[in-house]
Amino acid sequence: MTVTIARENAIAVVTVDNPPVNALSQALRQALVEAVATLDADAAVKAVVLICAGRTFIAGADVSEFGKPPQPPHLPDVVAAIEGAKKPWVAAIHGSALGGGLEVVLGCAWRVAVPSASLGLPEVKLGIIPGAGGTVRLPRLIGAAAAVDLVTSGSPVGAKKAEGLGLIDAIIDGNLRAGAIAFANDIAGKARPQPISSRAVAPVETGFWEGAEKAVAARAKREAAPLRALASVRKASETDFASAMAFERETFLELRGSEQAAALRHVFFAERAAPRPPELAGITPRAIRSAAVIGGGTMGAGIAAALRDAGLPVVLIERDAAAVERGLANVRGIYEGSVKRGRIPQAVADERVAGVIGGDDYGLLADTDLVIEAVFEDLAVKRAVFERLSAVCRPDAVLATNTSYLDPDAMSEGVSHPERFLGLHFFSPAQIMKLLEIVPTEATAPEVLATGFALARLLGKIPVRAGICDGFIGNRILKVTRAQAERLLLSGATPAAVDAAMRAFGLPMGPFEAQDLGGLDIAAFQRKAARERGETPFAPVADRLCALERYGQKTGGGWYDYQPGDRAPKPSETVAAIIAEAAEGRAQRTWDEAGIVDAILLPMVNEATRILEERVALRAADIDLVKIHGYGFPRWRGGPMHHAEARGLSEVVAVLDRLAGEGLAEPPSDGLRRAAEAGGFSVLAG
Ligand code: 3H9
Repeated sequence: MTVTIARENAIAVVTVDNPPVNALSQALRQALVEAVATLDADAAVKAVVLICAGRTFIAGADVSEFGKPPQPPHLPDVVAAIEGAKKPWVAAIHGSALGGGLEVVLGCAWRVAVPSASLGLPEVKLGIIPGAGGTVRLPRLIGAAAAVDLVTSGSPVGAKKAEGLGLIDAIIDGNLRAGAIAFANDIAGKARPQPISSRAVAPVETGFWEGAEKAVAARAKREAAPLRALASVRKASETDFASAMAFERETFLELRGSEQAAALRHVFFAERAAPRPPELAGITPRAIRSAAVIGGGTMGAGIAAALRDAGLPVVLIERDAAAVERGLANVRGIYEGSVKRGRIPQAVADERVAGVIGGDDYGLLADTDLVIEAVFEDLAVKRAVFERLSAVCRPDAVLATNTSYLDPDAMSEGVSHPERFLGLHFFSPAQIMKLLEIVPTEATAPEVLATGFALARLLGKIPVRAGICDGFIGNRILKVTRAQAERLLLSGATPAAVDAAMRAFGLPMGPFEAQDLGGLDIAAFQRKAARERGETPFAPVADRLCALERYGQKTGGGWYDYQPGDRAPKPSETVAAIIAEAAEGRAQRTWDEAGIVDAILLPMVNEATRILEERVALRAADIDLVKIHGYGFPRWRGGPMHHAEARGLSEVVAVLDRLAGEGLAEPPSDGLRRAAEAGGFSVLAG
């Protein structure tokens, strides 16, 4: 039963119960239409309260139905039925009223909510626009400007703001059901407000639409939905209700079938699957009420800030008083930046900084629940840290390393109770980047792994379980990307052309600009370590640049030249000469944008497939999340694995075979060939 009807004297209470989030499945839509008919026919009912069971109001259309043909009754008809009901309906909102859920609310004659409720139209985040009157009724209720903000950003507003906007009529403190019934009894005797559909949109200032279009286009970059949502609100403001509804529905259906919507839906479900690896079902994590970070450099300070932002008290350990002071200064610097950018008020920053206790005495950690090590990337240094931690921490304290490429198994050897040890790999800046690679060792206990995932949830991060290998998931793929980028240079492309092509594809930066920003020295250090292990990393140009101490922006030159105080990259003659020298004897060819993107991206997919085959990643979608949340891969492309599947894996194999034939990439792995034959990566996972 998705909908039940109860009577409270003259008030009918319609309760929606469709776990987990009361999404508007076909069955629920049908039940709502039937509820309208039943209550219309009941002379004893004066008003209707629409309320939801569970943790939220209706959170939207059922996204899992989007790949299939729409089934009647369609949501616009459900909303029209509620709006046209003989009895006034009162929406009683708790949790989130999102998307189709808010559209149902807009069909109601009155709207009330608890103070913690949030309301929004997040459709653009799924690559679509509202499809049941959201863009048409909202400007008729709260005005075009506020409607444009809500619809094009997709961000929800809280109850208080919603009340200020006129989106809800009252806030109910205390019991929502009782409060909404009292409200319904009150309005039952009053004149019913004009249905939103028959109201006019208040006129906007001259130039409003042009200004909005510019602002939305700048924000949306290559995402289609926000501008289409704006066009729909504009249409709704300039034309009659029926024409606007037809325009909105047509746009909704078109976008629903688009590649961007499919990619964004894929990410939506990937983000909900990643935090729950099947092996952890039913495992209770350890409680984390306090945390410590060892090392106060950029990474350590960022992790400390991430922990503070989640409300945990933090101890920051460094090796001596001067280093402690530098570490605390790094933390302060992060919060000063947040205040300057208007992200948080000064008082909040002060409180967060005050919650970090600095010290060089490991004794401070005697009762800490979680310690994250973020010291220099050297196995001996890290082992020494864990030996000291083993001596002072409670045996049940979780100990974690933030290493990005050392072997956590090797590191855990000196740890007492090694079952409480794991890798928690943050991405820089750690207080901002959403990705957390969670790396269990052979000894990590299930509840400790579960604690890593619980921590990610607390920190608002996207956790991805990663197995042990050089670079885990993200940096292992990055190594291939960089080597590929150099192969392109040696065969006729320039750094500027490669960077421009990858930006045009949707990345925030190309591979060379990104290295100049982050510094070439870290990768050089890793290559040195790899060579000492007998490996042969491919970086002929980067090696020469590092020999000249061209480490990037910080040294005034890397892959590009930089003028003092100017971050704009200028093509470098020195680099061009180095490339020419390194390329001697190699065949040269011309590269167009699509060719560059293929030659960077598809080898990345090839390596990612090996990662999947080796079970370093659990699912192809997890790899997509790593690239999106750790490396700025455009979300609307769905990640490299989704992109490859959408393109067709057989074609990916064919392009890689061609590149390999020219010596420009590794040939496709056996796994990739198998996935191509099966038509998807799922054959390799699970
Ligand atoms: C729309 O409405 C279009 C209309 O305009 C047009 C109609 C014509 N559908 O996030 P959680 C599942 S577009 C199906 O972990 P939380 C989710 O997969 C839609 N399933 O919970 C997960 O399943 P499982 C606009 C959905 O408490 C479970 O619910 N609406 C949907 O952290 C729990 O999810 C949105 O975009 C859905 N719509 O957060 C709202 N939503 O347990 C999207 C969730 O099997 N949803 N699931 O893995 C949210 O933002 C959050 O789920 C919410 C709760 C804030 C509601």
